[in-house]
Amino acid sequence: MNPRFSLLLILTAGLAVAFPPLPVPTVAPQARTFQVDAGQFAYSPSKIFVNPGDTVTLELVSTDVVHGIYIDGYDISFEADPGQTQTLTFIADKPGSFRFRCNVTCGAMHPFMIGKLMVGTNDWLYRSVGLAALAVLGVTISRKQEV
Ligand SMILES: [Cu+2]
Repeated sequence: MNPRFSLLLILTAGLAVAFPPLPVPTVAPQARTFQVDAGQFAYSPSKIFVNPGDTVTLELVSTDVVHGIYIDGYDISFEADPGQTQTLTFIADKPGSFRFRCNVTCGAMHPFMIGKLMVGTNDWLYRSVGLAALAVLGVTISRKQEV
């Protein structure tokens, strides 16, 4: 194959990966429950993935002192006393990535007690993986031309 042509092909493929809207899989909203353990000074899990429209229930369990969760963007918060599970249910109607953090001053590292709520399909991940694969392919082809 003409090397110029193959590079052009890769470039076109790159644009095709990066720009058009992906066929959004129609995921029916679900009810999801996550148990989030909070201890000084981290959440477990610290990343929560849901789909837009899901009804999300968080069960906050404090393993040492009083901790809470405040979710940026959703503007909701709740707290749990040690040993007492608190639940909060909300509908993940805003897509995007939102930080949640402890809303109770729980100690020295309290400001670093953060987690992430991801609402939506993670299509940027797939796009960047696709672009990286094409970049490797492009480099491989141009190296071959030099030989
Ligand atoms: Cu805390």
